[in-house]
Amino acid sequence: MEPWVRVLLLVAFLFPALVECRVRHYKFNVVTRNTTRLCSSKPIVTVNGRFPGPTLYAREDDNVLIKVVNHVKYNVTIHWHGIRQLRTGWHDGPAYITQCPIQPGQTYTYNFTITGQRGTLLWHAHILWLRATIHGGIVILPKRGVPYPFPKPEKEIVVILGEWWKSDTEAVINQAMQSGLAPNVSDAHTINGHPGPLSPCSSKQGGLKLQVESGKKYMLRIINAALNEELFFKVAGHNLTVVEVDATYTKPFTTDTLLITPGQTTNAILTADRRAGQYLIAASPFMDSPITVDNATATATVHYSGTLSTSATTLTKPPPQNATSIANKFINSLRSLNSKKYPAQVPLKMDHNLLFTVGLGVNPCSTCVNGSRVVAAINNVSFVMPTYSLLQAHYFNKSGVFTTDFPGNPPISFNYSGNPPGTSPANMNTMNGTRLYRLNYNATVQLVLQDTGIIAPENHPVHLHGFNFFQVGRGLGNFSPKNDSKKFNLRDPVERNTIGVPSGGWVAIRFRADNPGVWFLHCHLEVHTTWGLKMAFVVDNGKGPNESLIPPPSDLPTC
Ligand SMILES: *[C@@H]1O[C@H](CO)[C@@H](O)[C@H](O)[C@H]1NC(C)=O
Ligand SMILES: *[C@@H]1O[C@H](CO)[C@@H](O)[C@H](O)[C@H]1NC(C)=O
Ligand SMILES: *[C@@H]1O[C@H](CO)[C@@H](O)[C@H](O)[C@H]1NC(C)=O
Ligand SMILES: *[C@@H]1O[C@H](CO)[C@@H](O)[C@H](O)[C@H]1NC(C)=O
Ligand SMILES: *[C@@H]1O[C@H](CO)[C@@H](O)[C@H](O)[C@H]1NC(C)=O
Ligand SMILES: *[C@@H]1O[C@H](CO)[C@@H](O)[C@H](O)[C@H]1NC(C)=O
Ligand SMILES: *[C@@H]1O[C@H](CO)[C@@H](O)[C@H](O)[C@H]1NC(C)=O
Ligand SMILES: *[C@@H]1O[C@H](CO)[C@@H](O)[C@H](O)[C@H]1NC(C)=O
Ligand SMILES: *[C@@H]1O[C@H](CO)[C@@H](O)[C@H](O)[C@H]1NC(C)=O
Ligand SMILES: *[C@@H]1O[C@H](CO)[C@@H](O)[C@H](O)[C@H]1NC(C)=O
Ligand SMILES: *[C@@H]1O[C@H](CO)[C@@H](O)[C@H](O)[C@H]1NC(C)=O
Ligand SMILES: *[C@@H]1O[C@H](CO)[C@@H](O)[C@H](O)[C@H]1NC(C)=O
Ligand SMILES: [Cu+2]
Repeated sequence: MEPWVRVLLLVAFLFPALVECRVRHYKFNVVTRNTTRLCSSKPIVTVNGRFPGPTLYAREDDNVLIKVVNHVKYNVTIHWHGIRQLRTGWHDGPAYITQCPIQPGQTYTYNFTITGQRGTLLWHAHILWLRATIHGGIVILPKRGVPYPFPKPEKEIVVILGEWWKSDTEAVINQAMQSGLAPNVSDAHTINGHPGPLSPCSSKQGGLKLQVESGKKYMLRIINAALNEELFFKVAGHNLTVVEVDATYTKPFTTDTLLITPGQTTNAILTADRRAGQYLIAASPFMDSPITVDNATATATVHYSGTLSTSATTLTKPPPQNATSIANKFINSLRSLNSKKYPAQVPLKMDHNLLFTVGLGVNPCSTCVNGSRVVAAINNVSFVMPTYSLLQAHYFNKSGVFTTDFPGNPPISFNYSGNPPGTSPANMNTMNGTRLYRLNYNATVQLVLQDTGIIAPENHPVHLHGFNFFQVGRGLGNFSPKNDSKKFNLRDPVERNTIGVPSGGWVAIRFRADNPGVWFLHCHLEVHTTWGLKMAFVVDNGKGPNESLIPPPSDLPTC
């Protein structure tokens, strides 16, 4: 035995925590299974036969290996939403952006290390509408021996909010793409896979029953895995203390209602400060524009130990669907923790000042119902998915797959927010393109996302891959560089990976391009992504291997 091996073994024996095996192995078998929800039965595509799928557990600094085997008829990829993927873009997952799909019968092992992050994230399919049933939680614990910056809860519970269609979700989006109209909204919302006790089909279904003891604290790791809907979340008779969003700590604040958009996560502490009883948990949609949503409320229960089985459940009234003020109150309460240990490193000097309009459009379509189809765009470009992966094209210098002329500003300036009504452009057509925006390694970017009133103003939860960003400002109407930037919060703005662009308003974010690769930016309402509300940044390598993309793994799928 080599002497150093002997020393290592001795250290391992004396201090197991120091050399704890930090590689976590998972196997994801993508399989079809039949399931019954809402009194109807249909086959769904799942990971390991589970809905929602398995939770990934890891610690900060762990290396995570997930072997994905595709046993279904669809092409599949999995995205580890919010994981920074420093220099490991090959393992990010969006189909045709960072990889070709894992085809039926194929296998791919995702391999990434979690650096500088702790909290709750989610994983989900990133191709077609498979995300509807292929999703699950990611729990990143702090390094061993490092406490939370808040009292340790008695127990932690992963709470996954979802959306359920009675029909096959691929049939739903295919029908919409043929007609050119909006897809059918879902038939129910779910909490951990179930519509809950108030649903007529709940008896056989079970659902989340959170067992608590009076006087103790519980941490809910809440994930919005819905396809198309922002959700309010409430617990009857209880306030919630928010401590973390998108795997970054926040200044704790107490609220009776949370707002979580698709792709966002929130850790909230529930203090069991009642003596006994059952209390309803409710997840209901937020939509403050004239757009149809699924108005069903998903429910679950908090159950105190010692509660009589005959005791009635305390109910809660969900906020009205159009409760903009409740949504704003929640969003405006969010701040980075910005402590000595967890400072908010907000970029102050900007290399790029970008303004991206996000919204809808209408293009001609001779085979569609109205002779036109609804589309969506960023800076008037409806993104066209390539048939080859952008990251591979970038790394191997393959030309003809994308261009790097994505406009940094709207090609035409107009009254973006369309308020007063009638002031949006009459010509609602968009351009097509697979256009990327190029950044040097370590460049600083300020990006203002401006909603448009074309067709209708609407909230857009925009997600950036490969980075966290700071939300430095937010407002209604058209962004004014002169007036609005004066009011930016550069001290303790919330840090996240998915941000809601307010209906008829704007949000300003800042990030540092310290991760080489090709990084997708898109609306996390799946319907808008499908319609083209997406683009990508290409970040060049910096100096030396520590600032460069690692070479592709040998099992990277091809196309
Ligand atoms: C699902 O149910 C259908 C008919 O209801 C059946 O033909 C099929 O074999 C089932 N599939 C699985 C995976 O159990
Ligand atoms: C995972 O990727 C790292 C490089 O980021 C590499 O060193 C390691 O060997 C890979 N692990 C496996 C099992 O392929
Ligand atoms: C969408 O809804 C319409 C109207 O209810 C219905 O006719 C159609 O079958 C639905 N489409 C799918 C794919 O379920
Ligand atoms: C929740 O907090 C608010 C404001 O602090 C307070 O007025 C209310 O009584 C609290 N509700 C419960 C159920 O503790
Ligand atoms: C939900 O929408 C349906 C159809 O638009 C409507 O019939 C129903 O009353 C609504 N339910 C609630 C609780 O608003
Ligand atoms: C919200 O919708 C209700 C009816 O559904 C309406 O009465 C109310 O005026 C709306 N509130 C706002 C702020 O738009
Ligand atoms: C498009 O078609 C739908 C359904 O036929 C109809 O309700 C809608 O008014 C039409 N929209 C336009 C802009 O023609
Ligand atoms: C734009 O791209 C879509 C496919 O994404 C295609 O169906 C459409 O014909 C294209 N339109 C133009 C004007 O090229
Ligand atoms: C791609 O081009 C860059 C710059 O010209 C070069 O450094 C790199 O080696 C090329 N990569 C491949 C895989 O050919
Ligand atoms: C978007 O592009 C289309 C096609 O070039 C053009 O007709 C339209 O005026 C543009 N609209 C805006 C708002 O830039
Ligand atoms: C990135 O730029 C900042 C200044 O904006 C500088 O302090 C830092 O050293 C740079 N980092 C790298 C890795 O180049
Ligand atoms: C799967 O992806 C490959 C590579 O892009 C493509 O050629 C094939 O048509 C896709 N298969 C299906 C079933 O979509
Ligand atoms: Cu959107």
